[in-house]
Amino acid sequence: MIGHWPARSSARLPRWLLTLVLVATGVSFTSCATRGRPVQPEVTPVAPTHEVIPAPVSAHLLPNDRFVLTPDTTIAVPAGNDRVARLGQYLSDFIGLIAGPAAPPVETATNPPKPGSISLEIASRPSLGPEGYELTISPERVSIVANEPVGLFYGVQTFRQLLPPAVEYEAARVDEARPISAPAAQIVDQPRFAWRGSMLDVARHFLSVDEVLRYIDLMALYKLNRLHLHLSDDQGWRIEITSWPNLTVHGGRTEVGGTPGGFYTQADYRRMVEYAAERFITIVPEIDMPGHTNAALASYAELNCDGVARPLYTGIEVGFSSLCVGKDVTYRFIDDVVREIGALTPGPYFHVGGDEVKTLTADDYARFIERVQGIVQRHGKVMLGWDEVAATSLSPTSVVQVWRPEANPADAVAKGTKVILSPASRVYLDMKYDPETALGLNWAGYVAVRTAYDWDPASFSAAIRESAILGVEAPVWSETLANIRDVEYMALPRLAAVAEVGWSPASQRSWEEFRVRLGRHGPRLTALGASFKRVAEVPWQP
Ligand code: NGO
Repeated sequence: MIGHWPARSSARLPRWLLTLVLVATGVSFTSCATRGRPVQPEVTPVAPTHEVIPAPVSAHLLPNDRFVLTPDTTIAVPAGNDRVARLGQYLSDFIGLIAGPAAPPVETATNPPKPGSISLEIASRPSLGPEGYELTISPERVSIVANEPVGLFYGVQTFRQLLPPAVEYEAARVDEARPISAPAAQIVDQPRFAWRGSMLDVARHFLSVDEVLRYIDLMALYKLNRLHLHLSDDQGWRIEITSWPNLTVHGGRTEVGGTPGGFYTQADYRRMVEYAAERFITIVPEIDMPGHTNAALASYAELNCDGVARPLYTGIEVGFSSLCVGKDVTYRFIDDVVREIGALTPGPYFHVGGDEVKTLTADDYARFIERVQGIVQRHGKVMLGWDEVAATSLSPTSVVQVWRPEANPADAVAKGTKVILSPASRVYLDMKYDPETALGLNWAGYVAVRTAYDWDPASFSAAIRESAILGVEAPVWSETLANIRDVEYMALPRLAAVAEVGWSPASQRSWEEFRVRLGRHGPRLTALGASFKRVAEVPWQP
């Protein structure tokens, strides 16, 4: 039975599995073969034999024993579980890319399991937690077991990364002469942090729905589970609000540099939410306020203290705009916006920005944030804000997103507020990699791949203990990034590095090992057609 294999007698184990057990327990083969003498088992370090990113908690592989995809491969799912059936179909579609017309059929699981099957099984494994999984690959079959469908999804992503990179490329085909296979393996895995996110700034430069969907697929590859969308800023308002239509009709027209902007209809937004949810990614909408609001101030004169609409803005200065915090209409406006976006968003979060307000007193700012927190909570959502909000009276349920070097949310943390770490000097993916990078900014310094990888959230700040950290998030601000190609070039490979910071236990992480693994992962990014920077720090495989 799956999951019980270590308890079996070794006399009945097939050779590939026996070898796995020996590798897993660190016992070398010579010591086992020795008879009649006192045996000192040698402990052999397990070399990095795979290129899975983020690194699993434990992974033991036997590259010489392989599960081969054939036209007879099937996918087995439990009866009566629609969510897992859809996941089975996702895997079938994925393998179908390479198997041509013969995508593996999704069938109800049998007992005993069918040889040649890839089974997705829900079973109680308390030690795996809500997102963990066990993946067992033998030459006969593949089994993924988890407590929840999300764990199965992560097991599928790991299985995917154990198949050759060519599987990512539509034109590749199963070919009897060069069969597609995965190494025999026993992997047990679960994430370190619950929040593993990235943020797209679709306000400075608009990204089409298809561009966002492509980014969602990249996030899924790395088991990221939160996509924060920065939906409004001085340069553009990107989401249709039916009660305030001019926000998009007028405020959505522009973007940085004066090129045409754009916006998502509510149907577009729903589509992104659904696409993300199929990949177990929660969308976190952000409407930045009270600053970064020029697009709204240009669209509705009454939101300005002087009642005069501002001109549209296409530069990249920050800090000059603010909603009029003393007017009631401002809060009616915010209530409508939170209500409409909240209703479109099944996830529990609403991000109110709150960053870089330079035109208000500290008191006015605090009163504003506290009042908005009440609005967000009345609409049933958890408020998130950039770390400036930590200086106000936050509920313990609200969440602070740390980005500035000088951020000190110690008081809020002491009262129970949780933190997401997005330190600009580590994980702002809009920072240049090095002085030669043409795209990006450098106000927080250069962020090499090693810089993004080689830090530990738990020791990031003495004021923030690990239990207060929800997780990490890598923002991609888009002042200099005009489209998804630019975004990919800045995100890849650093997004992979941040994903591992969020997922893998500190004990499994080492820069020297990661850079080799990342180098081997490069061909997968190439097969995906991704635009990525071949940084010199990484030994890229051709
Ligand atoms: C800051 C600023 C953004 C910029 C970004 C550029 C935050 C939270 N506010 O981060 O408006 O786009 O830097 O790196």
